[in-house]
Amino acid sequence: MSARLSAEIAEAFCTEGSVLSCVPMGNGHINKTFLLTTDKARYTLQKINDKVFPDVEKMMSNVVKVTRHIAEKRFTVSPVPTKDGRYFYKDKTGGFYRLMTFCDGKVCEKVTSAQEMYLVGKGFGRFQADLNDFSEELFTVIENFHDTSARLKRFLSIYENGSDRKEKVADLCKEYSEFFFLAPLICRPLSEGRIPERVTHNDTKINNLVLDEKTDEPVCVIDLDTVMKGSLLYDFGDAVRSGGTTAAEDEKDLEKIEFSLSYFEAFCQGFLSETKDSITSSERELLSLSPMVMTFECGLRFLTDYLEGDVYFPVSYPEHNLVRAAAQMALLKDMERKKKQTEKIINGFFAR
Ligand code: GN1
Ligand code: MG
Repeated sequence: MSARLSAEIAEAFCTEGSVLSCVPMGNGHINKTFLLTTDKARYTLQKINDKVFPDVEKMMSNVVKVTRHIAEKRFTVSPVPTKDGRYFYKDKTGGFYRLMTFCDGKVCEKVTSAQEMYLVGKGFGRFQADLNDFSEELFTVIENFHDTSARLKRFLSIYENGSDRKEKVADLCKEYSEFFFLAPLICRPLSEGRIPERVTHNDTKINNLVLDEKTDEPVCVIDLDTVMKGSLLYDFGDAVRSGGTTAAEDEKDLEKIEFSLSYFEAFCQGFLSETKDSITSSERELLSLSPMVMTFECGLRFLTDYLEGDVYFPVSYPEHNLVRAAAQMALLKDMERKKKQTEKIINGFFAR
């Protein structure tokens, strides 16, 4: 980011000190993230993708409410206001920015041990537990974000309406079609009130948790843009999707993609130590399937985006979204193979 723009942004927000540097940071797909350093403090600056988040004001209102609630219990990053009392800044070209306080620590792109996965579970479980008594309203920042049935409907309509990439995906689409039954498993009982609506993060990728550099203890959940009402199963399932394998989300060698039961067990131990008592029996019944639903949904989103010509997820090469969709399918198939063991692990925790 240019020195002129970072100075303009720092001037707009209630920052301390004068800007020393502003450098790119992180690996998010949607927003552009920078580390803004002044002579007095460090901040996380994000350029918001306003195609994905059309109402930045509503998004930030959710972030403010949720971080205020968490701050009453423990450390959290929080939004820095602008000098005119908002939580975002619009530059002259129409770009939206928000500034958050910085959290020191390490962010894992890959989980490298069961112990680490335990801590990831604890971090996201604690987030869920901290918000269990949250009673304010939240805006729906992205409609039907984890409505897997709506995602499937959209995929089918794009597939049926034709795409010049359709031939390349025929085999993979066939594999996906075998898992279409997963689509309504969470969203239907949620809409029918059979599982509770809670405050959820909705993007519990392992790189959205900061761990203490020395002790590895979870310090803070970050990237709160998609915080809204949803199912705990989204957060549980998506964290297992992203951390339950040592393979990258865009691993090309499908042989390397394996669902790790020891990571799964460790994650459950951490997550359930924080949430077990508040989980309802209807949620519990779906816990072991939720990683499959979320892996299916994420893979289907990559596949849809490939068919649409890469309009949502940024790509580094033309087949990138196809590679991601194939990688999620490989993970999903291994989860399916290990379904019985997964169920047994969950049952074991609830029998204790
Ligand atoms: C996106 O921006 P990032 O990388 O945290 C996406 C998630 C996907 C994830 C897959 C708003 O998250 O839903 O699970 O990519 N976020 C949005 O890597 O679409
Ligand atoms: Mg995100």
